[in-house]
Amino acid sequence: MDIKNRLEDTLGKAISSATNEEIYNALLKIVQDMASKNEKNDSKKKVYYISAEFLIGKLLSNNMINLGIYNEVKDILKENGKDICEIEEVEPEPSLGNGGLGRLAACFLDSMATLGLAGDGISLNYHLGLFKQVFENNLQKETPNPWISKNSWLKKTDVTYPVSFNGLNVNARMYDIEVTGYNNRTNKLHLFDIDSVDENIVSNGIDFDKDDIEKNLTLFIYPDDSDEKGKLLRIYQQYFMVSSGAQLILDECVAKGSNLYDLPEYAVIQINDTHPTMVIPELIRLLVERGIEMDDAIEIVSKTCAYTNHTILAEALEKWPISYLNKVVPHLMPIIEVLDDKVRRKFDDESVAIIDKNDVVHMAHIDIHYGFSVNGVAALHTDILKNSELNNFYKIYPEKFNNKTNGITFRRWLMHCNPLLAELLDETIGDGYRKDATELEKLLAFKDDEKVLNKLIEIKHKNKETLRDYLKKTQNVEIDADTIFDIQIKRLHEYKRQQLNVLYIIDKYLEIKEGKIPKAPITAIFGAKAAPAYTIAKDIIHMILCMEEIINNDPEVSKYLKVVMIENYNVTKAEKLIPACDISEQISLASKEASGTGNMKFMLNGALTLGTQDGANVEIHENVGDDNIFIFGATSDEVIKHYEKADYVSKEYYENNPAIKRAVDFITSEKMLEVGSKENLERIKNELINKDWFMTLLDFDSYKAKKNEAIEVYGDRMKWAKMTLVNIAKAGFFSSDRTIEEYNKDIWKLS
Ligand code: 26Q
Repeated sequence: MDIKNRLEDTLGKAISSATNEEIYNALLKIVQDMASKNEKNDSKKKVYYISAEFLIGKLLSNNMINLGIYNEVKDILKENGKDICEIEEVEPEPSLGNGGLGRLAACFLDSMATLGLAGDGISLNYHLGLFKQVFENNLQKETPNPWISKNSWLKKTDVTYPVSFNGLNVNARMYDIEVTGYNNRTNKLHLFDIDSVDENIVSNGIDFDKDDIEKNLTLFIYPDDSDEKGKLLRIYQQYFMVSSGAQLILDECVAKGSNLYDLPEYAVIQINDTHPTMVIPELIRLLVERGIEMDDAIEIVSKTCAYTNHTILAEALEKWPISYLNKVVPHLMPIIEVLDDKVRRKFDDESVAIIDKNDVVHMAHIDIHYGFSVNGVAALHTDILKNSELNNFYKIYPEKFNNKTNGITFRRWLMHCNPLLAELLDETIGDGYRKDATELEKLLAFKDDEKVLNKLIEIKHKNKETLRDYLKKTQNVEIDADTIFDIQIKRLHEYKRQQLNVLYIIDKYLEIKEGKIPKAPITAIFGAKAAPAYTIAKDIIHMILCMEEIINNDPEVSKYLKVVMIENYNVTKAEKLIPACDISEQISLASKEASGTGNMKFMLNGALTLGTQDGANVEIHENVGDDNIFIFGATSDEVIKHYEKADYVSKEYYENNPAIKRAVDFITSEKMLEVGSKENLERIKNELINKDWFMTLLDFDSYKAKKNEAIEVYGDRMKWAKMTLVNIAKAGFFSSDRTIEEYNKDIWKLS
């Protein structure tokens, strides 16, 4: 039956007389049906990608693209007076993640299925996801973010596993979401949950009883862990995820014929950062329970698990006090002690121990000793791991360390979010790039083709108009598509330095007030959520919102400069923002951003990077060359030296640089205090003057100069268009298909 008949059949009425909800539900059913037909159980070995986050975004359009029915459905809907974009709006976005790490996991699932690899995801079914962000009085407030509805992509299964905590036994139930590949197989994302979870215990924003594990276990991702109860809940969640996951893995392998001694021939477990690290002692425990000697079990597991590191920030490397683990998972402690004991017998080096002198368990150390691969997520990041952060481990296990530069799926981040550009590419270089991203380089032949360059300018302008209309509709802000769209969208963190961007905006505002008009009008757009307990991050949001209020209400300034903070930034909003961007802000303190993946999405969509030599910016720079990127700031070597010598004193920059002083002082000026809160603004100002751990003031001058240069170049429309063309052409390397091919060749080795 063709799609049109199927749709009418499922609807039970004419398409033209159905509501958007009805059409969405019908398409969901049809897509699920088609997707499940591509499920395969054909390969001996499978990758299990286990991750606390899977930021999958909306799935309808993505799945329709992958199944090859998107255009047909779009046309059928149009013929019947329906708009596919409105149908898309019906779908809630699952918020099963926070940022880059979770979105990467989602891109990887897409690429594994697209490359025909057997690779499933394992995570939790968080009912309320990450919080939903709302702005009130220029402050971030958190509310629950429910996404599970009667008609959703989640399929409840009959598969259950018992999970035992200290004195509490629960039954994990598996839910599945199908993961379609582009013209290829369907894999699965397994999300574990317990039936007793109760959303009604949440009140007053996102507060809930942290003791009631049976009701709260899978309510939120990253529940506030600023107190002990919060930390214990995180351990409950992590253990629940890995215990159910480990039982599933063993079951599937045994069903395929494994005798468990040969487990590594059937399964490879990719541990996404340290959140799932307890899968190692848990698997050992389960193997011992099934009659395998402890030493053998340790060896089997060590050949099955591989670890990906996503950060070098010390505070993000997870460590759990033994006393906490004993409260939740006492049965794992004897195993962790054996693992520590073995390490201590072999290596006389306290820094590589698993349990330190203060009785704290270092999760990453378990992964490195008892996994067979350790990878960083960009070349610079892996170098820093090898040469400094994890140098003591690198010296022991040089063969385990490898780099896998991150990537993004071009299905979502080009074909779906920027159909106009995809169409131009089809017309110009053919559609081979859709399967082989390196074919984008063919575009270089059109570098001097004015017709193509003008088309690029036209497409960008259309995308900016679309974003303008969307922001008018959703946030009631008015922006002008004939300004430069300068965008910084990512988690709010001091190392990412949204505050540097704000200082530039303050400086520009004050310059305009003095009559110094920028070379081109600018719209500065931010999107970011701050962790609820991260005070300074919330202060930075406050500062952005205050600037937005001041500038946008000042007719003298808003002709030249506007500020927009996107409320509740998420994948869906990223899909609208990225194609409309001119300047991509990637301004982390060099050495701190492991990779970044937003930087790649912007590049692919023809934005130019304004960035530090950090993370994958370094590789973007290498690919496009000096002339097609705006690089500024201290290098990672310089930054690392500053930390070693402890010789960076922000106050000196504040006192000796008048532009910096003027901008920083403005934070607590009368104007700001008219719209903002004294406590928040004083705290952030103080932080910048007296601490500034991420060296914002150090890079202020070079940032300002480089950004002004970018704004000047923008005036030469042909030059700018040429630069964007080179960026698009060189983006092929950053396809997650390339990344996954490398994971498979070097680590997973699936046939
Ligand atoms: C740790 C301890 C306690 C509570 C929470 C956490 C925690 C939670 C989330 C630590 C880290 C994360 C998330 C990290 C993350 O998103 N990292 C990003 O990963 C991307 C994919 O590799 C990179 O591109 C980014 O550079 C990196 O910041």
